[in-house]
Amino acid sequence: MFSSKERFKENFVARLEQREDKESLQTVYSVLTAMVKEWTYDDWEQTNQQYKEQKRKQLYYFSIEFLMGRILGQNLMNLDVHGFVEEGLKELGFDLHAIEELEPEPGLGNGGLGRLAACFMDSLASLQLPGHGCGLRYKGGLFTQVFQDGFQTEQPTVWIDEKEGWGIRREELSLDIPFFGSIEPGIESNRLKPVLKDAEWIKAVPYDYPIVGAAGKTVNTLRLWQAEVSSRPLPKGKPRTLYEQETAEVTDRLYPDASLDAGKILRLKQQYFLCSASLQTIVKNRDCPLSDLARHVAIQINDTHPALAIPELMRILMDEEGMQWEEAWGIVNHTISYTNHTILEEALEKWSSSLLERLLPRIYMIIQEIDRRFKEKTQQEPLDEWQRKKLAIIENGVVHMATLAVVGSYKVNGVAKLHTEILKVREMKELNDHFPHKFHNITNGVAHRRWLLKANPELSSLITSAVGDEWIREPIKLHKLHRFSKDPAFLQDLQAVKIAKKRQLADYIKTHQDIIVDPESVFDAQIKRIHGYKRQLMNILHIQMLYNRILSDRSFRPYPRTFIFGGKAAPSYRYAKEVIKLINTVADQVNNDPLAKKHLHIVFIEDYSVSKAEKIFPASDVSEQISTASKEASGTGNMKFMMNGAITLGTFDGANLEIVEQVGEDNAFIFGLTARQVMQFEKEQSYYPPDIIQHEPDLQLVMAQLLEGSLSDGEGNISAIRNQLVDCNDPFFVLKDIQQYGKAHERLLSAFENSLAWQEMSVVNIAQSGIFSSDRTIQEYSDEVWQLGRVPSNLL
Ligand code: GL2
Repeated sequence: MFSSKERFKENFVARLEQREDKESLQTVYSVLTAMVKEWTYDDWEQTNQQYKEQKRKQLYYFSIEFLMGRILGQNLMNLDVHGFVEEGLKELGFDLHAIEELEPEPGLGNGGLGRLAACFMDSLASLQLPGHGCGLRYKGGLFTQVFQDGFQTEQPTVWIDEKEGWGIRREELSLDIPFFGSIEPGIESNRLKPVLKDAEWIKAVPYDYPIVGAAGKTVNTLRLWQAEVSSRPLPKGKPRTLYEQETAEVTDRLYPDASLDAGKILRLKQQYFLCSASLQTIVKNRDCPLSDLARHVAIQINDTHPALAIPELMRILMDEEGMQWEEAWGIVNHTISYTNHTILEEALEKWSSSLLERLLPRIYMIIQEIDRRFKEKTQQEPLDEWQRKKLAIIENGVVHMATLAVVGSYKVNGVAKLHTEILKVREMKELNDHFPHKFHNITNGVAHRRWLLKANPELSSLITSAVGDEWIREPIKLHKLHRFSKDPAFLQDLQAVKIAKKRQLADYIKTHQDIIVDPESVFDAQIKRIHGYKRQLMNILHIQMLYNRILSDRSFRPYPRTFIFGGKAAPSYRYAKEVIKLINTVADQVNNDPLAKKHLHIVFIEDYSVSKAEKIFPASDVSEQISTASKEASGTGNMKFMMNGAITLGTFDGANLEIVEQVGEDNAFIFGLTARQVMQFEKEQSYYPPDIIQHEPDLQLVMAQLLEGSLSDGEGNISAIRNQLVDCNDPFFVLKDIQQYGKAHERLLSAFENSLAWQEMSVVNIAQSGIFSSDRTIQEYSDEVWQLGRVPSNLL
């Protein structure tokens, strides 16, 4: 690796000279990527070597999603060479930023859960902890969102670039994974061994990606498995072309539509494929007697998608390694831990027993036995029928994956204090009563190196010039910024940084969406998946109410605001797609109205992604976190905004509560129903929206516009929204909270007009954000769950 700009330039130029198309940015990208890979690979080998020599306990993080974002810039940053590479390239006439934009973005995740996994990878390596990711190498990743006439359409995205990609194919580590077939009793070395007959095998090929920690030295591995055709014979009667097609589908895309059986089978195949390939490899490569596995290996399952790891590890230990049930169970139960990320009913995975049994006959037998033994254990407990149901892994022909995950794990955590509390006292109360020591909270965090240091170099420099650079390694040291919260010069600099970031975003919006926005206006952003409970609907209806008032009330001329939306709807989620169309419809009206556009602008950033998020968080003044209280498990966007100095406008939900705990109610704008109130309404079914609308003329008007024409653009475009608001009694309390939401906006706007006071709030938010670094989160997992210890840095 190079220690100076000059050495880098020499080497870079020498390599570029050997290429044909020297002028093209693509060639520059290719040369630079190759150089970074070389630097990385040396440290990677060394890290693996040292882990082996030191016999360190290894963590494997199993996740169906890893939303990594672009890798080149992050690696340059973590290798500590970003500065001189950028300067060196500039002197040679190249713009590093433009080069970074050429990298195809791996969108191997949907939203928060997948991005969390990526932040964790960064923190593990940066804390020099031996933690690796295990996932799937989807060919497509998440779809590309394209608006047509305001509607979301989906186009396939291909991110894999075999030539320039970061992954290394490890053909020699491939293995075959069986599906279908039937189990027959067999005997091996004098013991019974179930034998799988007539199975269909799929080859799992690992691709390894280096995960570079800060300061370079530790390079961990993200291993993504790709499904390929196996050389084993096909079961009788299976047509080869069908087998090839089905095999390609396994790692073709994230979350195939599971509304039909074929889609369900495919999802289950993905899940088992990931678990089996990863576990077989872990067991085979272990550095200890099998009975000691739990002391040498920790496995974290990211939500229930990899919960089949529990029966699969049992199968490996018993069928392949000859262990008895009790011993195997003891190992599984001390190796695997589980994170729950949601209490939304629709997201709690359930699989039909018959489907599972058909696809994975041996695994199903093991799940049945886990269930039978657990039922036997709880038999003596004085429980009513409902409570017993809540403890059943298999019930009425359905396998409950969350229950399986809890029973098979030694630790179960929620992702924010409120969420964990709801799990313990409501959603998983019976399980928590039975296993009182299993449940605990670990609040999420985000990689401050990506979301502050890399996304916002201007703010990072300002922070460093004020308090030194310790915060980069120890983000809690951002505390030191409090000293500057009343320093007018610092506050002005902070404001200048924000304006600079807003200008950059405004330029991007102009270039890509052809909308001109005013960087002096309040940038108010809601960027996340589109979902009923996240209430983008409340946001857009409120904007429409402001618009109505601007038109009808000559004295109402509010401070200019730019409302920014970003996010994708699941392709089959009709309601969310209607909300997207609605936002675009209101945007068209407002942005083209000569009077309104002096006060309001609306921008829906198309095809929201990690790299676009990196532009929006630093440029935002206001962080919209307005989910129905109790529904958002944590949220992590809220933390990224906070780190970049945006002020939270939110409900008492998820990690918002902990943000307010950090900054105080004076430095956030909180409104609306509490989780307790929401749950009370739900229990009593006592919320009736017409009671509210009746007394609020502005709400009546907006509902009429929505339901009767000017916004609906024809009945077909809002039928799912109508169904929710009218027929289903507004399950996410949009109409109940919207007036309080409007009041919170008013408070916020008057606060913004005092710019020094606003910057002071901003400083408090940045200063208190260190606790939301995923370094803190990972240290908690390591101390409380995985027990990884830390590699002394002199060994590295
Ligand atoms: C989620 C939660 O909805 C979100 O609140 C949380 O921050 C993340 C990470 O813990 O997990 N659960 C989930 O299934 N997705 C999330 O984003 N997709």
